[in-house]
Amino acid sequence: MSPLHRITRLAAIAAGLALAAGCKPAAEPTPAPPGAPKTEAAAPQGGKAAAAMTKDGKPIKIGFLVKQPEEKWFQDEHKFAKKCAADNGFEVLCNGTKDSAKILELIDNLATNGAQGFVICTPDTKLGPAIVNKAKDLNLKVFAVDDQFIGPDGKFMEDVPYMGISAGDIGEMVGKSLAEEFKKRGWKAEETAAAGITFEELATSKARTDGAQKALVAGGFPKDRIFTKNEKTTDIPGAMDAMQALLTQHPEIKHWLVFSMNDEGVLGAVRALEGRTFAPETCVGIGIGGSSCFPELEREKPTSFIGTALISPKRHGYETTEMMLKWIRDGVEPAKKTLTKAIMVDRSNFKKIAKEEGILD
Ligand code: FCA
Repeated sequence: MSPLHRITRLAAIAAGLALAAGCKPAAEPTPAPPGAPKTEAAAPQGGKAAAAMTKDGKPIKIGFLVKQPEEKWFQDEHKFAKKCAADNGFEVLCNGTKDSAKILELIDNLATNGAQGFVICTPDTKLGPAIVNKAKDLNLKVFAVDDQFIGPDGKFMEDVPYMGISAGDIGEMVGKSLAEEFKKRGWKAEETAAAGITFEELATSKARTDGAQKALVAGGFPKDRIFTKNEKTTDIPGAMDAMQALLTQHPEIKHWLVFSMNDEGVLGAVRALEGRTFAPETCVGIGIGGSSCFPELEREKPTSFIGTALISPKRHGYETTEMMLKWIRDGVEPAKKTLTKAIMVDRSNFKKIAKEEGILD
């Protein structure tokens, strides 16, 4: 491919993906087709703060790349990164892709567009070494969010600053709540099973679903009645398929308790259960997230999805970007590891708590 052709292709990819994510494109914006979502200007254009500059007088620009720009959690991370940019007078370049090759191209684009660093939730944690090498080559600082990089030795790359959730503990909160629901409902153990929609190849996911199983057993639920199924994609269709498979394998089960790595995992499973006539009286699921399940918890008629372990896209979007700003502007290195907590919420209190946490306006 000729260099010119390659540049044009990359710019097209960048602009398209940025529009999909509802963010300011990293490259020169192409004219939006009629009906396309409006792109939001980031600071310094959008904010009141004075422009933040590097020591050598360049305007600060920070990338924020995510693996699933269509997922609400990541859209909220972008929203809070933009808030941080507006408050502090720098520009944030939001983008994302599931594709491992494209994520590396997006990093190139950040450098071309004058960024000094980026926050990233990588589509594949094993890309960690490639991302770090690329960042070094391009003289960009890198901060991992949500999914921690894995090195060639299979171990976490602890040298790269990281903010993630306390995955094991949060999984345990979900398992404990499900064990309580099981007792409260008086379901017979021999007619009940727990469905774990897992994604074992991602460490933060495995820790969450392992934690849920541990707490279910500690809460008195029989270990041999926990069935897990790995989802192929971490979204609602992926979870629906996994739950369908469990339902086919276990047609005898009358009551289900559902857990997964995130809200999408539980929502997909609940939709599959509803398809087989299960209802709030016969199954119950609790998610992890918050961002994606608010519409579900707002429904007039309650569903089997009864609550979530609310985590903070504000902390993961705003604070990571702020730490990157301080690193670039002031030379203050971020903490190597920040683990955030969750709060259990249900239909009755999710709005109030999300507001208190600054997640909802
Ligand atoms: C992972 C998941 C997201 C979210 C985040 C904190 O990246 O894929 O859904 O739970 O961790």
